[in-house]
Amino acid sequence: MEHLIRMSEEVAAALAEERPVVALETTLVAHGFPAPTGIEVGLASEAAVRAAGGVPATIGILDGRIVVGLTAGELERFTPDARKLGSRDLAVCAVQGAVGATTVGGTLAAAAAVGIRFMGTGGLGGVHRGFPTPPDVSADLGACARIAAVVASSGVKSLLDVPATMELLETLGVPVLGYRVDTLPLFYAAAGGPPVSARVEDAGEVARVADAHWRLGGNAILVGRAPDESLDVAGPIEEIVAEAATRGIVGQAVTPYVLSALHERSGGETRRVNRDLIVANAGLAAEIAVAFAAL
Ligand code: PSU
Ligand code: MN
Repeated sequence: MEHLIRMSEEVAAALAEERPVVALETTLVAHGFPAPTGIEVGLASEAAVRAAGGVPATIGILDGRIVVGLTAGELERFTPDARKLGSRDLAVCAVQGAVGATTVGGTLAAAAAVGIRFMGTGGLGGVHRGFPTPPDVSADLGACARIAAVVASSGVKSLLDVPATMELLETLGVPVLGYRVDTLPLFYAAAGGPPVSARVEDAGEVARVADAHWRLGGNAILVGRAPDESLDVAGPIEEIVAEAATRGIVGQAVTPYVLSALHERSGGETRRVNRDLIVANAGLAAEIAVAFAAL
C-alpha cells in the first residue's frame, strides 16, 4: 500500500511551500446533481478557489488510490455509479479498487492525511429527521469531531433536523460561525435557522479563530455562508422526506433522493441555487485558506 495516496504535482508543490490549498469533495459531483451537471459544479468550484488565490484539491478514489487533486478528465469518472464514501469507507474502497466519491467526512479524512485544512461544500450532513427511528446521523459529524479543518458551507442541509444537528455540533466541540450572519443559513434559504455560536465578519477573522482553536486542541470549525439567492422550499422538503420514508429509502440514499426530487419539483431552481452556493463556498474556503497562510 505504498502508493495509497496520489497527489497532483500542483497540490504537492503548494503544500510543500505552505501555500493555501482547498479540498473539494466528489460526492456532490457524483450524487448531488444529475449527471453530468456535477462535473460542471466541480470545475466551477475549482475555478472559484483559484480566483481567490488558492489551489484546489478535488479528492476521490480511483484505481485503488486516494487521489488528491483530480484532473478534469479524472473527474468525469465520478458518475452516479461511484460509491459514496464517508471516512470509514476510504480504506475499503481503495483496497477493492472501486470508484469512490468522498462526502465531507471522507474528504476531511483524506485531506487530513496530507495536511490540507480547508474545504468547501454545499451543506454539512447531520441528524436526519425522525431520529431515532432510524438513528441516522451523518458521519460528517464524527469527522468534524476528529479532524482539524475549516468547512465552508451554507449550513446544515435543511432536509435534516437542523436544531438537533446544532445541538450535536455543540456537544462535539465544533464552533459554528455565521459568516456575516447571526443565524445558521438553511442551505437553500438564507434565514430562519438557529443562532450560530458566533458571528464573524471576514475570512481573516475565521483564520485567526481557526489558528487559536487548533492551538487549543480543537478540531473542525463549520462556517455558514448564506446563499446569495434564497429559496424557501421547506414545504416540498417535508413532503419529499416523508415520501422517501414511505418508499423505504434509508441511509446513504436519502440525501441524493431528496436533492434530486427537489431539483425536479422546483423546475431546476434548487439545482441552480445549490450549484451557486457550492461554488461560492469553495471561494470562501479559499479566502480563509489565503488569510490563514498569511497569519
Ligand atoms: N452538499 C450538497 N450536496 C450534497 C452534499 C452536500 O449541496 O450532495 C453531500 C456531502 O457529500 C455530504 C453528504 O457530506 O451529502 C452527507 O450525506 P449523508 O447525510 O448521507 O451523510
Ligand atoms: Mn446517514
